[in-house]
Amino acid sequence: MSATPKIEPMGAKVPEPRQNDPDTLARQIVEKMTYSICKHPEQARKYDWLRAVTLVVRDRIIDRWFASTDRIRQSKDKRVYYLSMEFLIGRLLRDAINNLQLTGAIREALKRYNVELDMVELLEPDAALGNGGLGRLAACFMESMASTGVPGVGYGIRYVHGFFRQEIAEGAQVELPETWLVHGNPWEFERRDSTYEIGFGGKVLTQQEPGKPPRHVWRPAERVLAVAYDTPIVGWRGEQVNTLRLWSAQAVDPILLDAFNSGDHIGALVESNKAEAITRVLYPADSHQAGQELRLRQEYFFSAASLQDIIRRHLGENDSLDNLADKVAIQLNDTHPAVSVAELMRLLVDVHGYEWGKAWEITRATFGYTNHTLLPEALEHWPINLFERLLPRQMQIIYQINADVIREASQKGFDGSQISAISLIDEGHGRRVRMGQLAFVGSHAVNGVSALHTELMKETVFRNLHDLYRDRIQNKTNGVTPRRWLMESNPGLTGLLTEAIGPGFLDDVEKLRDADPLAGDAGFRDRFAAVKRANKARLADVISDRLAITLDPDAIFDIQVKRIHEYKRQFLNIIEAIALYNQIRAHPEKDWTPRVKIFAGKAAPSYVQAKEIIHLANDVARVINSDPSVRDLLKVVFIPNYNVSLAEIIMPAADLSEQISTAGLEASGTGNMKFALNGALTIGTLDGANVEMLEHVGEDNIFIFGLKADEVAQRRRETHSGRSIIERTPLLREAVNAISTGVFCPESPARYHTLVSSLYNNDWWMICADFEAYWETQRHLDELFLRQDEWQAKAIRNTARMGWFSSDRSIREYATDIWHAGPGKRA
Ligand code: 73E
Repeated sequence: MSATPKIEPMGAKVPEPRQNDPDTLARQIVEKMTYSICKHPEQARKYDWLRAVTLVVRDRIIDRWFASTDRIRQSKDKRVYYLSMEFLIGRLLRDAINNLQLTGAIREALKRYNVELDMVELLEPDAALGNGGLGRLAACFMESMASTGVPGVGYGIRYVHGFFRQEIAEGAQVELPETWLVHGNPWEFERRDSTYEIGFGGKVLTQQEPGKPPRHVWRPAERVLAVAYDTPIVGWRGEQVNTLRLWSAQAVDPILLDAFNSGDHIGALVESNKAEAITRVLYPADSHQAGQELRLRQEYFFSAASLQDIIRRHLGENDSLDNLADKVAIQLNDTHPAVSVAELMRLLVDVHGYEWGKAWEITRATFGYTNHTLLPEALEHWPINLFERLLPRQMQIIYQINADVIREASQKGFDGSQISAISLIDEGHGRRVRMGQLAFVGSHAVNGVSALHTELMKETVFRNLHDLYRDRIQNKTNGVTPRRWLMESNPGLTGLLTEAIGPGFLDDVEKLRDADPLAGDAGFRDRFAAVKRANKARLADVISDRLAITLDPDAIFDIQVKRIHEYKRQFLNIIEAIALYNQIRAHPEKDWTPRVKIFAGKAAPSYVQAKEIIHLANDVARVINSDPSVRDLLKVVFIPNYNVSLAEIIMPAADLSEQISTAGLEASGTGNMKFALNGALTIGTLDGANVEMLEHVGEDNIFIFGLKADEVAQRRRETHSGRSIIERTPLLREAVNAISTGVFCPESPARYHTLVSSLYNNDWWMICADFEAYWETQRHLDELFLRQDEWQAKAIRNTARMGWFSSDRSIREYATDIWHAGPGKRA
């Protein structure tokens, strides 16, 4: 046999520049329509155009993808692996076209066939493989790693059904399945050659030879295959293309033929159904632990597959795993992949024969852990019985890690209560494995996502571990990608800024600072305001189409969009709307500033109070919008099915951004950053990244109210109740009374009794405590809005000063301080 000839892949070296002129693009689009889609262009439907354009863009990406992969392999640079249960990606076509700078040329090419690029882009389904902020952060980080030249790979789960679709029926949330893959997904490539076996259950065999440490062999009872699907992530200007690798579960035996042949047709498929169930659906609970076995299976499944893949790649390029931590950084996005710590130890000790201490050194040097919440109900802890049954060897390893940590703490003089706080095993609640503690001790760096949150980590949940490992906790404030959240979603503002300060901010968004002095330029203020008005009109059109509600684009657009949660306090916002409604009716002669209150967001299906808040928002909207006595002075809108694509329309259209969580509870927030970058003023508490936004935009340009984190903690200790506040605050009392007497739901007047009694009885979320301060701040904003020059100047300063909140900055900080990787850190 002759030797295999060496074949150069087409784009492996410097990509041969493809022609990017409209003529070439137009020709290639028709070529794809004909030969890949098999449609005559004259018969093409709109989805065919989407597919043809995607394929033309994809070819250009593949060239660059090969080149990037090749360059990274040859450089032998340290790689970064971002492990996340969630990647809330949204649509990819616009991102790709923007980052390859093909927007104008493709628009022009499509015009020749009478097709609008914007229409085509809107047909793409959202990839909703995440719940909210944590998942969207992972998506922004993927884009920023590609844009800043960090050789990063994202690992996650290819859910068949992403985050549910929300409909509102008679005011209440209804959840419907989401089916993003039904028409196929042109962005993903199945990689059958990257398939791994993942085990569950079974037993551990221990071999003891005299004078040697015992050897453990895990014999799983069940095996499932993890199959890789790769999606390219295009960085800014297409200079680097990284990979998002998502795992799909498949049965080892697709059908049990013996069972089938003996007539048990259902039983023959039981195994494959059970295997495929692992990656069938995303858990829709944000900031709440889903305690089911399937969730633990999901966590282990994608962690184990990712580690096997990382180790295989490493051993393909290195002689051993000795230098793993020099060549590999693995970031754990919250505790969802924390079982990786035990799994890597198992692979090193049981499979690759490392001595325990050496394995632990490698493991700790490899992992970093990001914490995203301190809410007790969100901290993951698994019943020992379940853990032991599903992952018996990993459970043994966790016990051994725990013994080592406890020994270290005792040697340093920690007392019993400190040690039980540090322990990886919670003995108090029916014995559970604490995943936060496991992630913490198994990582060399642990980070919070805003300055305040990081300080609270040190003082609360991780207080004792912080005492034991003083240098481990650090802060990495979140950021958002300016490509999606400014350039793509707000082309009007991007164009205006480019004209005014030049295109430098496109490469370095902190250069937006150059626009700061323009706050004093009346002509610029007018143009800035005109862009905002056009964006508001666009949102008003969407609302009119979907909900048949007409809005005045000259009213204040006051917007709160995010997951519905008690701590985020949509309830406070609704109560304020009711109080305002009452005041407008009581004083029609006053000079009220017209206001539109817009809400959107999903509630976890099992979160009763959050669903009641959605119901209330819709009930209140119905009553206020149909009351002629408030005319156009107040409207309330709840937009169903909030998702990334809707956010892209909403963020540029806000005058006022509501960031009003109970202080100390929102770890960071990222919607707050998207709004302010697009020139909204923020009304908010001193919580999460709002604190740093205040420092950057300056106290004259942000509207802070309410209790601070330490004051909230203090009041909670004092078991403060809302009753006395309600009784002495007429505005609040009337609003709460209106809710509890059924003004907004005459058909079922008791509907909100539980919600209201929670205000009277404990006011846990400080809604009553913060009401007056919130009301006063809102009225101050009403007045300010009438002085448009002042308002627009503040809005401009927000845009100009928000550059620091780019996820490029976050990623550079992770690369320098935690991963020791990326440009400037060539290994
Ligand atoms: O404050 C946000 C933060 O901006 C935080 O609530 C959110 O993460 C964002 C990004 O850092 C978050 N999500 C979750 N925990 N924190 C979570 C928990 C369990 C399941 C899914 C998501």
